[in-house]
Amino acid sequence: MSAEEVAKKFQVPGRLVTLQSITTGNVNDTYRVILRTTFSEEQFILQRINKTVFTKPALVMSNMKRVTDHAHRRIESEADGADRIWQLPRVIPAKDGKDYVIDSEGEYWRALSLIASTTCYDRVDSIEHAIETGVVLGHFQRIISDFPVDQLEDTLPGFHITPLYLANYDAVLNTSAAQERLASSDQARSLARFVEERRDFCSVLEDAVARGELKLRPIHGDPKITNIMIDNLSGKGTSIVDLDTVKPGLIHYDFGDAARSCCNPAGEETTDLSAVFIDMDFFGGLVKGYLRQADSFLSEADHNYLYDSVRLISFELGLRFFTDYLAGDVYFKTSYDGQNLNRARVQIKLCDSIESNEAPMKRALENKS
Ligand code: GN1
Ligand code: MG
Repeated sequence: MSAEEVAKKFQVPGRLVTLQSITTGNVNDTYRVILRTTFSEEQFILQRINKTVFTKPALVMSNMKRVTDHAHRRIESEADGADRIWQLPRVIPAKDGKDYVIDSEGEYWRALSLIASTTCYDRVDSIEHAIETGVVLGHFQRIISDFPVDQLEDTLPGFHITPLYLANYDAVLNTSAAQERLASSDQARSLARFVEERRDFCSVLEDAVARGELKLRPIHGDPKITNIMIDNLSGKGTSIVDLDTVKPGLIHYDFGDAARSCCNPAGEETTDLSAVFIDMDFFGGLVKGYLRQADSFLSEADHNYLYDSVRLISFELGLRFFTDYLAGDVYFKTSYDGQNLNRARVQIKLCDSIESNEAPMKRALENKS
């Protein structure tokens, strides 16, 4: 069924004017929908959920609905004392009252309110932007930190469990197609060496969970820079979007993901590897903004693993992109041949730079820089 037909099935007033495709996501298909009534314009976000990735879309939607209802209540209750007007997308019900529409081909679609007059960027270009990114992530984690984690479904088992990505990499590596790709590329072989040297490191966070040092909490799951909305009028971060990975996890997955995304000034799609590094000014800004919100709920053990999380999540994403390249681009959307190899090289270069900056990063995390 076409996106236009599905767009009409949600509870939004007006007649359809147009749909604009938003191409920043690597997994779902996203559109901005514009409708008009005689006297007003309405806009919302329409998404087709990728069923290969999210095999239980209805559970994704129930997590999203529960957490956003909770977060909206928290935002309202704190609104009078807040230094900005916080926003968070609302799940817009379908005309039949459900939180999603299943079309004639069995595809799942959802509608979300648009965070108006804000912009998301695919890279950070100032310390202020890095600070705002930290504030937005810390704020979101804080307002959902009291949501009971056992009321959330694990919609993506294995998500951010690095040892499982390593096991999947090993399985893919065993295929003849992967061996051919490896044999024909120096770049791929160099990535494979980098991975080999870090096998033991892959379990750093999961080992801490097993020892009882870290515990599962509600997390965002995907707080990359393109999901942080900056208010066009005030320049402040006012919302986080893309809530389909909200589920039980470690807050470290979020912190690491925000850091690897925010502190690489070249952005994750660059083809200029020489421009990829961990920018310590941006990292200092991110930490400052994050701790302003997160200090109230972080334990000492949480603090102890923040550096590792940045190193790990950049490594993990590099491994995920690399595995997908070797497997023939079956998970992440691509627009040119070799894109997943390039994306992997960016993350691995970043991980290398993070390892070289361990001492200053740890100082920044202790607020001593
Ligand atoms: C995917 O779909 P998108 O762009 O929000 C991926 C994240 C990666 C990200 C890298 C469910 O996110 O884990 O960090 O690409 N989401 C899923 O750009 O795998
Ligand atoms: Mg996402």
